[in-house]
Amino acid sequence: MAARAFEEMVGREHVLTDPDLVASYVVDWTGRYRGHSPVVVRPGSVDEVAALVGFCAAHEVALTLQGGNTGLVGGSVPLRGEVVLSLRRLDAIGAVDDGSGQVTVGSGVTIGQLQSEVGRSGWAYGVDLASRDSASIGGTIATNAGGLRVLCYGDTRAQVRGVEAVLGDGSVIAHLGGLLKDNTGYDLGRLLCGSEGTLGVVTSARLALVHPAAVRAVALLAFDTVGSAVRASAALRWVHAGLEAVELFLQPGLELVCSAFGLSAPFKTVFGAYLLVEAGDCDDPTDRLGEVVASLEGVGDVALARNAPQRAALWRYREAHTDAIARLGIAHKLDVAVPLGRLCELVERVPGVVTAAAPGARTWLFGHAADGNVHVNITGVAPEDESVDSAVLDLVASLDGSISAEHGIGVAKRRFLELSRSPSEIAAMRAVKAALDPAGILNPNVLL
Ligand code: 2HG
Ligand code: ZN
Repeated sequence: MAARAFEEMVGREHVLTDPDLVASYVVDWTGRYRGHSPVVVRPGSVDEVAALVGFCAAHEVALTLQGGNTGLVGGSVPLRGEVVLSLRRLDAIGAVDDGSGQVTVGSGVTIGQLQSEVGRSGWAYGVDLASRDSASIGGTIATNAGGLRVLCYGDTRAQVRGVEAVLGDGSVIAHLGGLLKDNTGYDLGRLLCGSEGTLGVVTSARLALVHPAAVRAVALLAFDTVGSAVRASAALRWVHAGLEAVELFLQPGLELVCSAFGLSAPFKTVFGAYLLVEAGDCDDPTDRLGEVVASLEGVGDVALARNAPQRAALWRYREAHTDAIARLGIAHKLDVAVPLGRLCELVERVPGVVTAAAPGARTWLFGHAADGNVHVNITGVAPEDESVDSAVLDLVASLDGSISAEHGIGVAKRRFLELSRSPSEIAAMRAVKAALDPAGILNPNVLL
């Protein structure tokens, strides 16, 4: 019985078989994906992970890898009774190397824990997300998470200087030296970024840190039309140095957030679209941001934060979208990207496409405007009905977009992968998978 063998490897208290304890590990954050599992194993070191994976490869026991379980595409759910491999106990944070601006962290550390730990010595981690207090470093590497500051610092792959990971046969690859130049063949660490747990189990990572801006300015800009908001988001990129975020949301989402959390509306008038803009600098960038905003076309009103509580209040209108939508029931979450020149067309056409596929559905659109990335959330459709997903993703493909900008493919978009990847690319991915996970035990329901 595998559970007995696991107990010998990681200790009895770290092997969960009680259904009440297992329950929270078999359903995803959205509630759209629910599976089942006989056992959750919680190793505490890379050696324990290696022993576990080696055992599972030898006995053909499939594993579902799980970090903070905050993914939105069902990638960490044991849909076919897989053993859950929880990495949350790998939570060590090394000392910051001030010379290189790097740190080595265990994959179970949350983004929030890392931010507060490195913040003590004046550093920050470039990836930030609304789910920062649950999302883990390992999970965000596996999904190559983007988040709120991709515009400024890039995605997770851009922060990774090396990883330690256990491959599908139980062997360990470790490249955590953090050399600033290191051209010695395949970059295995970055290959694991976005591999969604299908190639290896990330146990630690060497991450680049950033110097956070000394002073920040946040403004909420209101526009009559999506078109003017999108044009302004493109213009902002080029006219404002130090821009960290340009986030889009629309009037229905703002109203939903305000009513869900009892917030007052930011403006007296109702507008069509909003941009939340944040800039950082060594001197107060508020006046400069105000000047730049004044030069933009189509701005109907502006709320400029003057202090930290006001900044947080403006951010809340954007960050609370996910929680507000979750209160309406299980949403279909389609995280897509298109070329910036087609963003307006996407935002304008999606609601019609959704209504045509599912007449009773509601569409909620928000996202990272400067990255061409929109989160299409759809409520009022049965979780298992994929017709609306199919209609929206077809539209995205027709606009030369990607069916996953930052959340990954998971199980939710697996059958749509060929909309974004060619047969040769998928064949190459399968070849890599077969080489690194020959028994096919790592996240078998995900991606391919
Ligand atoms: C965000 O940008 C996250 O807030 C979640 O990526 C998006 O809930 C979503 O669809
Ligand atoms: Zn996002």
